[in-house]
Amino acid sequence: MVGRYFVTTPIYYVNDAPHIGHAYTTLNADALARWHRLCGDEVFFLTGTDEHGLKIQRVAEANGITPIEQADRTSVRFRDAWELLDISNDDFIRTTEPRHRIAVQQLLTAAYDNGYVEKGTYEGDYCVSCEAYYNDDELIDGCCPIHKRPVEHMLEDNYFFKLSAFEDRLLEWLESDPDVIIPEGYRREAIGLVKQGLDDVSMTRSSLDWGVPVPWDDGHVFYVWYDALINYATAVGYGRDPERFAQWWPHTHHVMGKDIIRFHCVYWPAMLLAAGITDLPRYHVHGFLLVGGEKMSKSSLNQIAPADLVADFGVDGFRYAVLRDNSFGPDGDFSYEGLLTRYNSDLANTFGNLLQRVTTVVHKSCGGIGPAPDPHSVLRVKAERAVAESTEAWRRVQPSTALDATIRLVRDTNEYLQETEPWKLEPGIEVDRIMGDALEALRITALLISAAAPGAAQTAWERIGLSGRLDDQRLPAAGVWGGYTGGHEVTKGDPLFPRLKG
Ligand code: ME8
Repeated sequence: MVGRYFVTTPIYYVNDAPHIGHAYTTLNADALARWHRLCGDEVFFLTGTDEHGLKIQRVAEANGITPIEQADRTSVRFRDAWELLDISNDDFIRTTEPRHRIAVQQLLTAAYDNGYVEKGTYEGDYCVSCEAYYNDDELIDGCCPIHKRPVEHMLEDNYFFKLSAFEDRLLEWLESDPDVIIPEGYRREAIGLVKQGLDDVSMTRSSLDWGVPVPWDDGHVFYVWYDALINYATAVGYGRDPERFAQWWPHTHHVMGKDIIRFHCVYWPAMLLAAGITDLPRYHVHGFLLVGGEKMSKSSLNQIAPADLVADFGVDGFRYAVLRDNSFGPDGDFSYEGLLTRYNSDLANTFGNLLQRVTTVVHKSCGGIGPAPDPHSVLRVKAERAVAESTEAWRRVQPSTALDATIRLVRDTNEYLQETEPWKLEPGIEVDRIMGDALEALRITALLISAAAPGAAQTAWERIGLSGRLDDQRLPAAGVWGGYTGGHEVTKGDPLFPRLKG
């Protein structure tokens, strides 16, 4: 069904450079945005950076610069990384922008006016790396369970958000529809968090000034998570353009890692409800990429820059291998060897190889002009199955499964050529029919793989003689067998994905 699709990534902290974990989330969101555009949806794809809070202030101090200098320097590194990875975001938000301050102040003032904010004193243990408070029973030897670093004891006057008032409404929402959070295990996790009982939470800081000022009390800034979550609303016009907000907000899909479920799936919907916004987002949650069993993060040694891998695999090779090799949901082992094997088997030896074979035979036996496919080809059923299976997998936010179905069509086509051996045939009807079928399978493959490997898909599109931008095609119509009408000039070229040695 054609509609609107607002897809987001978390906004990343600007304390350090982008790494593979950030790239994984952003690539999944980008692939979803591209797939939905291909299906004719009107898409708005948002990413950005989270720039306030104690963590950023401390890193800036350590670097001998101001927090805004720290934010400026690092935010641009995220922008550059996403440009390098061919990320098609429509907006890049920074929480230090004036548009965001307006939205934060307005949304939280609405919560205040609705009676969901009250003053109190907060005493608790705080992990600066998480920017989160922990209860005693969550700590491991006095340290944060995620960063394994000592927490800091905090005592200050704060405003509290009455999270406890939302237990019933949150449960009702979480249980209303199995698709509000997918995969299902993460929805159960959120339900579990709410069922444990919700305490009211501190939402402002008076000991810090690097944040959005609380409009009703000069001495306070909002605690960074209350500021950060609102970025999603800011970007679609909250506080500035109510009509635009109303158009996009009901179609919000948050793509994110499992580490931020509590903030996104419990606090954030409660904040929205407190401000009188009753449309709540949908969530697509993935696990951690693990290197040597440890979560790969900026605080660990396993820091890998996306650019290093792009240098070896190319943008499309990297994008495809990461998406295909790490199924969305569970934790996954991330290794160079895994990427390399995937790249060679699916791209160099399968997709790239088919394109090379087909363009070569078309030049040898069809005068370089691609013939039309047979409407009754045995490949037709396989192509229809690939379209149906990958469409369903993208709908369930399973890029890896969708790409598996896509590459299966390429394998089937390679087998078809292996069986029919067109390179041994004299030019004529038989060879034309086989090559028309293979070209049509390639056309459909290019469409299906384009969300993951947009550049390579466009190149394949052009090599088989199709004009215009593949991006202008629309499924399902473009995926119907017979779209390759024949008579197109096919070009030979360098291998799309050169084989790589380990
Ligand atoms: O949490 N595997 O920002 P952040 C997979 N600013 N994904 C990973 C990962 C890994 N090893 N490491 C990080 C914040 N990620 C807040 C978000 S949103 C309103 C505020 C991804 O820079 C994953 O998506 O720590 C995770 O949720 C996010 O990066 C955390 O990025």
